[in-house]
Amino acid sequence: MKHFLCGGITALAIALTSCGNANKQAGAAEACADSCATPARALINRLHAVVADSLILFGHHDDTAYGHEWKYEAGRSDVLETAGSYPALMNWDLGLIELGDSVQLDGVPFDFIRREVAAQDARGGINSLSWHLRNPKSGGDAWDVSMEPVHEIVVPGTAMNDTLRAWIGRAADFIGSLKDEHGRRIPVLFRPWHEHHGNWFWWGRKFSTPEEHKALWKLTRDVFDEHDIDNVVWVYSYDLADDSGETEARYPGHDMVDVVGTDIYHFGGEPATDHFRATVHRQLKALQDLTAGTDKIMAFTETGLESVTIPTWYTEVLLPLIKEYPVAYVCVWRNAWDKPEHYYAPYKGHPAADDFRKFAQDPRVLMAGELPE
Ligand code: BMA
Repeated sequence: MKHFLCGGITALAIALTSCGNANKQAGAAEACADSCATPARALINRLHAVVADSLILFGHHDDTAYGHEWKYEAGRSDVLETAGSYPALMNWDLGLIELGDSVQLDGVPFDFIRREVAAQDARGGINSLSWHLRNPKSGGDAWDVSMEPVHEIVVPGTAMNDTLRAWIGRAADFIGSLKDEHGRRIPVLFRPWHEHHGNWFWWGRKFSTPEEHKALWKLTRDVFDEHDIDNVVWVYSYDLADDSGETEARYPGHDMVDVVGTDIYHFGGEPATDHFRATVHRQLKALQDLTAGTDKIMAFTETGLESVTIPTWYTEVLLPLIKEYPVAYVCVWRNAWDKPEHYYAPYKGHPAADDFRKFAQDPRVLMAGELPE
């Protein structure tokens, strides 16, 4: 038990006697009565409370679906088996929802995701969604950059625009169907059009102008509104901060997003550690500039060192970096069951497992069950 007694509104009585910031918590509870009008707003408030207390949620992609060399074993999680708790945040990917498929691009059934989102919500955790959607023009996957659909997508009346509207509508309906045991919609973070400064997805920067990129966001928001979706907290994430001006030029605008984040992986192992550190500093500083004076929440939306080849990576590389910035959460990518080297959280018995447990026990890192309500 670390912080949640101080941060949780339900634990307010205890907080009043034990926390220096009790008045702030009482204020937050009153404010919530006015502003928790939608599920999304309630989640935004929770994230603000996390940042205000200088805490950071730990997240993992596909956490309970599968892990290193196992899949679909009820309740199982590599993070639970190493850190002792489920991650505070679980990310799920909607790739293939656009085609109406029942199973997403890495083989996870959407019904399973729906159940796991509810289970994570019930244990006090948070869910986020990414979307590796297919290329509507070529028919290929998200990485197929052989054709450039965005130019047409943003023009109303084109076949591409119609297709994308239908695809976004399917994503919206799925998100709207995420409900708790009382039938209430569960708020989720949704992060479409991620890593758009790179050129590996068909929505990357080579394949659209900044204006077209912003129009893609507007289209997405419009379709969600048309479907009456009120449980989405909108997350913008990019993967490059340089002097090109692209970050500002492609930013969809403060009215379009609630959270701004960045994706940065530690490629190249130990020799590349300084490079990783420098990149994280550069991009998180750029995020701070972008959000200065606004109510936007910052996040480290994707990161990781594949196979965690540095046994102290979590406490000596990642933790000192994220402690320097007001990020609400940090999320590492998946532990694939069928690719032995493709994992980002240590599994039981892994050389980095003890260090990962220390990371999870750090007073500033939150796991499921430790979050402010
Ligand atoms: C990538 C890899 C792929 C996966 C894709 C979408 O980073 O993990 O194996 O298919 O994400 O989840």
